[in-house]
Parts: sequence; C-alpha cells; structure tokens
Amino acid sequence: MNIYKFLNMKKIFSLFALIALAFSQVMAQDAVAGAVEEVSKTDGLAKTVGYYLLIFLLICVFIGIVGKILSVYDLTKKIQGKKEGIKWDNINGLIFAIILVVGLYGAYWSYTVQGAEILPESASEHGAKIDSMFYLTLIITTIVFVITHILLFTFAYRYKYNSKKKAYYYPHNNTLEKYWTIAPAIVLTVLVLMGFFTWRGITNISKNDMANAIQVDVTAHQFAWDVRYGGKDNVAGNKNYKLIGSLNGLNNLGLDMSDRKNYDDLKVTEIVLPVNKSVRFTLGSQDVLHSFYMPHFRVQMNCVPGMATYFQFTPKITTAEMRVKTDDPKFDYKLYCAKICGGSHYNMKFSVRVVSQKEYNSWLKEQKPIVTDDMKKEYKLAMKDNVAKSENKIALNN
Ligand SMILES: [Cu+2]
Repeated sequence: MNIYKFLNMKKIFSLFALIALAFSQVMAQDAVAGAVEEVSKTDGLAKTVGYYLLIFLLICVFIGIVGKILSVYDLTKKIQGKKEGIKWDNINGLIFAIILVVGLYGAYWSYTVQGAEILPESASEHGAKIDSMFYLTLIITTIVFVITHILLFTFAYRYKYNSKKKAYYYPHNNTLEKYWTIAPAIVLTVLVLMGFFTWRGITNISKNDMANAIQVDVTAHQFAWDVRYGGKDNVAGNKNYKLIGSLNGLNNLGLDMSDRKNYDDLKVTEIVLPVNKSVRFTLGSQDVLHSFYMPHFRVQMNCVPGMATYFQFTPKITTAEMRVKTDDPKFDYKLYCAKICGGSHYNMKFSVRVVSQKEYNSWLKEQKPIVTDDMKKEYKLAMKDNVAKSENKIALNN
C-alpha cells in the first residue's frame, strides 16, 4: 500500500518536472520576442495567458505534493502505533475560518477597487431610474451575501467533528421555514414590481412623443452597424429584406426604392444627437441576433431578424460636459453590440456624440443621402427592364 503511494509521488514529480520544462520554454520564447521587439522591459516575463496557466498548475502541483507529504507523515505515525495522526477535521475547520476572512476581504476589495471603475453618472433622463434599481438590488444582495456566508462558514468551523460531542438531531422547524420563504418572496416581489413599473415608465411613450422624436433607423449585421436618419420628413423609408443586394449589389439595406420617403434619408458614419432632445431608434438585424447597447445612456435592446424593436430616450449630458465630469479629454460615448454574434463581435462599435442643438444642425447639413445617384440609375434601368418585360407579356398574350 505504502509503496503505491510512493509510486504516485514519483508520477507527480515527473509532472512537476514537465511543467517546469514548459515554463522555461515560455520564458525563453518571451525573451526572444522581447529582444526582437526591442522592448525595454527589464522586469522579465511578460504576463501572458500561458504564464498564468503555468503558475496555476504549479500551485496545484505544490498543493498536491504537500498533501502527499502529509499523508506519508500520517501513515508513518499509524505504523508507529500512534492512534491519531493529523487531525484533519480541525484542519478543515480552520480552512473554513480562513476562507471566510479572506473571502470577505476579497468581496470588500472587489467593491472598493473594481466598484470604483463602475460606469459614470448616467447620461440620459431615464438612466437615473435604472441606476437606483441597480443599487437597491446590489445593497439587498450584499446584505444577504454577507449574513449567509458568515453563518455558513462559522457553522462549518464551530461544529466540526469532535469525538467528545454528539450531534443534536434537529430535522425541521416550521417557523424558520416560514421566515426564510416569506421574507425573500416579499423582497423579490418588490424588486420585480419596481422593475416592471420602471420599464413601463421608460417604454410607454405617447404617439405624439414618438412622432416628435428624431427618428434614427439602425440595421445590425455581422459585423457592423448601418445607421440612417429620417431626413427632412423625419421618417425612415421602407425596407424589404427581399431587396437586400438588389440594384447591382448597391442596395445593401434593401431600401424600397418605390417609397419616396427613402430619398431624403441620410447615411451617417457616427450617431450625433442634440442634448435634451428625444431620439427614437428603430432597430433591426439582417442575420443573427445583435444587441444595441449604449452603456452610458443605460440603453440596451435586442436587434431581431424579421422584426423591428425600438428604444426612445433623451440624452442629457453632452460629450464635452462628460469629458469634464470624467476628467478624461478623450472620453466618447459608444454604441456596442452586447450579444455575442460571431467571430468579430468585438468589432461592432459605433461612435456616438452628444452636442448642442446648433452643432447638431450644422452636422446634419453635411450628411449625404443614403440613396446615391448610382442607385437611382440602377433603379431606372431596372424599371425600364420591368416595363419591357410586362409589354412582352402583353404582346405574347395577344
Ligand atoms: Cu453583434
């Protein structure tokens, strides 16, 4: 039996040697890469994924070896005829106590260090409501998290196995069951109702307010956003998925050229919005699910193939003001895709700028129509072709 255990240790040592070899390889490679790129870093190994993986494996092997050494020690004690070797129950109990303290400190660290990196003040009117819901949920779950974990680990430590103590048989308590069923049910009901009314408050918009908002039509596809503004009539013209790629490949959005409302629509390469003016985004997708996500405005909505979704909101802080607030002269609002939609999902970014009404007006004047002259030519040709075809049909029928 003991011999087998030693054999296992041999295996572990050879694994350890293997990992050490791989580790030195990574270090050597990094040294070469560093020399080629002439990196002036002198603090040694660049921290790659491989580096952390190897460190993790080394720690695992180290723990394994310590465990083996302890079990050998344990066995020799038993061979010598001593009844009790290592008191594992006490060690386990102690580990529980240590994990409680270290874990709670980790939670505190995460709240203070990572918590400080949270998004800045919301830049939209409805954003404050979303934030208050977020903070309320965070406060409640933090309180529950701390209390339950203190109880869990303290009990594991306090009531570890002891040969002198007999466990008390305590299978059921109706009063306790009532408390821990009813209390969370009330809290969750409040949170869910609050979410429901907040969401209704954000999305229930009168027809009048809908029509008065600036209309922006967004089409998502792998892996970019196509954005057009409604133009003079403030209405984005019709699209039809059957027309995607028509007009000799020029019609990549599938614009319905027979709809006159399309002709004044503007194609833009960045979203520019006037501050304190309501904007209504109509969202769609040409392929898979995407998600229209503008974190600073607390805006997120899925883009679904085959149906239109909407999000209307009012930005209230200009880009320039936000640069002062965040003390970051390079700060920019961004539109992201928040649905992992394929290989280049991370590339789906789009610039967003909030400006004064005056700046917005002058920017809008410079934007080009989405229907280009080439598209108009192709459309005329196609129409002529259609007329000729239908005339032929009539001639054949007669
Ligand atoms: Cu996407």
